[in-house]
Amino acid sequence: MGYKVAVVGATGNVGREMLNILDERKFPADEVVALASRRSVGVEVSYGDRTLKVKALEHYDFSDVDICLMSAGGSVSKDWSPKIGAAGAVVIDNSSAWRMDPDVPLIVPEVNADATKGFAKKNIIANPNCSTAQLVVALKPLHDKATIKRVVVSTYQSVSGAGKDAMDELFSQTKAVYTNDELVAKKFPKRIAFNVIPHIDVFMEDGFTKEEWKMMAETKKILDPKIKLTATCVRVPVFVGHSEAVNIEFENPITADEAREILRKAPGCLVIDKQEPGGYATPYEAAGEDATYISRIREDATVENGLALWCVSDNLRKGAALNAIQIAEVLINRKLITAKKKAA
Ligand code: 11C
Repeated sequence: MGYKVAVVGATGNVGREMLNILDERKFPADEVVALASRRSVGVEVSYGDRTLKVKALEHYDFSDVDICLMSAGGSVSKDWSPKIGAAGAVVIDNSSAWRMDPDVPLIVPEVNADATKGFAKKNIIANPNCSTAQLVVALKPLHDKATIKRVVVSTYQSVSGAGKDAMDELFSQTKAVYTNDELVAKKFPKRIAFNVIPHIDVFMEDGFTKEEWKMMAETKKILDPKIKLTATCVRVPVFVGHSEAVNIEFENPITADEAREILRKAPGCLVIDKQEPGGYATPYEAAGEDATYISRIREDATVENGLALWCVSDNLRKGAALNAIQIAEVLINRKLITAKKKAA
């Protein structure tokens, strides 16, 4: 018997990707339901070669749902995830609402799949921020080898991280530049077309942005609380795929060749590092793919035991939808859940 899966936020960038990936990976679902807020009721979304009509979250009975993949934003999740969890479905939530809750595991399966078993306290599991997910996939095997002390990361984040309206804004502003029309900026505080914006999410008291704080706090929770991390998060005019320039300081020596070999064998990582023009990954190649691509691995002689690298991944897939579905697969493969008996 297969599982009943609900996708909440099914009309958004990540919700649609969740439906694609459930189909691509032949997820063992007997039934998949697409849910969203009332204004999206009746909208059609694709699930493989099937079309699902979106139903209202507000009126849905979750009592026979096994897994709820939630990508409807923090406030919807704060309100709904506890109710859905109490109804007996395991919620895998893509928002930041539950990530720092000590009773909610924050999971990247390649890194801390064992922590998934703590989900039962609230029946909620959190998916990390997209820029954290790809970073910890790359850091984990290196941490195992040489123990990371400190990370300095600068991100180059695509507009799809900010949702569909943000993608439309990049498209319309780019067009407006060529047609000499007025540039309208609603989603971003400055123009994003042919520009970069050093600001993602809200500003915090210490001058860092919430996105930068999330990278620090989530890396500690997922990988190791002893790791120090500082980030500068930047939005770039790319539709899909987040990139990161990463400098890492280790406790113990590690060479670039050793790091390359370790990362070649590491789950979820794909090393493209030819050290010649074009011999590295860019968001264009990563979009639509599952891997975290790692390039430009080199020793950083400005610190003791230092390495620098470049890392790119599809933020809607490994950064969101794929990671959520991999968590659901961990629940099933480790027999942490069983399919409920459905009413005939
Ligand atoms: C962005 N990383 O690129 C953000 C999107 O906490 O899940 C995801 C925000 C989050 O804008």
